[in-house]
Amino acid sequence: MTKKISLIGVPSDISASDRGATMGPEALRVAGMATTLEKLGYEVVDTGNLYGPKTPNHPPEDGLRHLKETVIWCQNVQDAVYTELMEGHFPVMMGGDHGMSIGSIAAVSRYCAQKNIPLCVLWIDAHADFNTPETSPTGNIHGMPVAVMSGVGPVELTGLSSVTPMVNPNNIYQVGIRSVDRAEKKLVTDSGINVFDMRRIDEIGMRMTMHSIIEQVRDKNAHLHVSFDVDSLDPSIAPGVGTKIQGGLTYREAQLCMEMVYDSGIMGSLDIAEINPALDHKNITAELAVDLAASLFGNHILPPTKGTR
Ligand code: 6HN
Ligand code: MN
Ligand code: MN
Ligand code: MN
Repeated sequence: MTKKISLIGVPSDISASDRGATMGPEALRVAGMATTLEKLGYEVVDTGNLYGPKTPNHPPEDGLRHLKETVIWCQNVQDAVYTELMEGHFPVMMGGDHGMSIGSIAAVSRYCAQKNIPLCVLWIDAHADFNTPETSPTGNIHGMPVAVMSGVGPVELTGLSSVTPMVNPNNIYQVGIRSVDRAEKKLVTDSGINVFDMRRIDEIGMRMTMHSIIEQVRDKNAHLHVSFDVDSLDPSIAPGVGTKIQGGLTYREAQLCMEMVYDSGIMGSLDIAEINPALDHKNITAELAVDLAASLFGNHILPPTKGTR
């Protein structure tokens, strides 16, 4: 992993129901994102915030809210992320609602095509985010990025990258899932994405879950893009999110997940999405996200002991 990290603020709530994720990047800064990573030995540059249209709060049109504005945001994200990747920097997108990942994954898909390496995505989320305008109960585009990157959805979004689909659905791994809308279920099952939902994690544990995912990504010699939706965490420890679903990842499950990703050495880019300070208490959700980001970047309790892991 490169030692140069570029923080990119994406202050947008354009594709969510609740207003407030616009404040997510600043909450992560206040929680010490840059200094935490610097202490782990990285060279960190905070590139500041991207700009995009204000949230108009319109109702959905043809099953989509704020499509035009979301496209502009995602284009801006794509440009910024692609530039950082091509400079050899590790981009960390500080969201912002999860719609921004359409832009970041568009960029990573182009980068991987350019370097001729496969792309895998680890999607850590309470939600499958596989809705389409036809299946979505809300029209909110943050419920659609996994469908979009798999090539399913409005062409304004699926066509944002020159690579289509942006990711082969077989290369998408979901962890933490416990809320899938009725009509979304069939799409998820038919798509071929790999879903480790909460029941499966209960049954086999986080260790086996991550072991299985990491082995597969390693076999594919892929770039791993990690998209961390903070609502994957249990709302009792991460209340600052718009779409809270009970039964989420515990602190220790999430931390082990992050530690194993770091040990694998395969992560190449990261989104931290859905922090909504308007719904948080004393910034604890952003502080938790920074703590888990530290684990993702190597903040071990002790270095792994040879032969025991
Ligand atoms: N997120 N499945 C719901 C919808 O409106 O499509 C919730 C989506 C939440 C999206 O948290 O990134
Ligand atoms: Mn440089
Ligand atoms: Mn999400
Ligand atoms: Mn979610």
